[in-house]
Amino acid sequence: MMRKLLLTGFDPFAHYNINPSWEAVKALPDVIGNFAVAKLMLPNIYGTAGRLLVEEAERIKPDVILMTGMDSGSTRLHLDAVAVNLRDALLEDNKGAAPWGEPVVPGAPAAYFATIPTHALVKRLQKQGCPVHLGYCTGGYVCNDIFYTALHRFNGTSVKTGFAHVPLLPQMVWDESKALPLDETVKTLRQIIENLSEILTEEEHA
Ligand code: PCA
Repeated sequence: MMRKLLLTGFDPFAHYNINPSWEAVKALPDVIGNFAVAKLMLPNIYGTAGRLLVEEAERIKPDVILMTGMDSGSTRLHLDAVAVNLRDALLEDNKGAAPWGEPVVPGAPAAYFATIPTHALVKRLQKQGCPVHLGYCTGGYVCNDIFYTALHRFNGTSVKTGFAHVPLLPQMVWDESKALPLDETVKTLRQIIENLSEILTEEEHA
């Protein structure tokens, strides 16, 4: 059975003129495993990005939402395990907003776990030699904002929601050992999605 995957990446922000998350999403094929992939680029803007994501998801009704964003300081991809109800900007967003200690959704739960099988995925991918780790902190910036927004909106539904942080590209950093070439990120993201497709099919037949 074909499933629908909504796959998102972000536009550039801060002093960068490229965002590897969207570059990687753009480079992926439109069918991966048994997912038909719908791609969406989101603006790095608190609130707006989450609203656009939810609107697109309500329109195309995906089985899975996998969001991606970039994260400096790692040479591996992270599958994030948790989103928190906090907006804490270390940098202004693309509209100049810099919230501090504000909720994503007032009065909503403190946190949600990802609803894709992050732990099973990471275990499988590491066995395949993939540069993937679990992430325990999605931060308080716009990535966490959309992750929390999606988990809150689709909580209790069949939509499975997850987030992958990808490393910076070699041309974005002084020290190239702190980055990952785009083709590696694309390959790893593809492997994440293929394994996710296999796990969901195995679960379906269990
Ligand atoms: N990374 C940021 C937001 C957009 C992106 O690519 C983050 O980690 O929150």
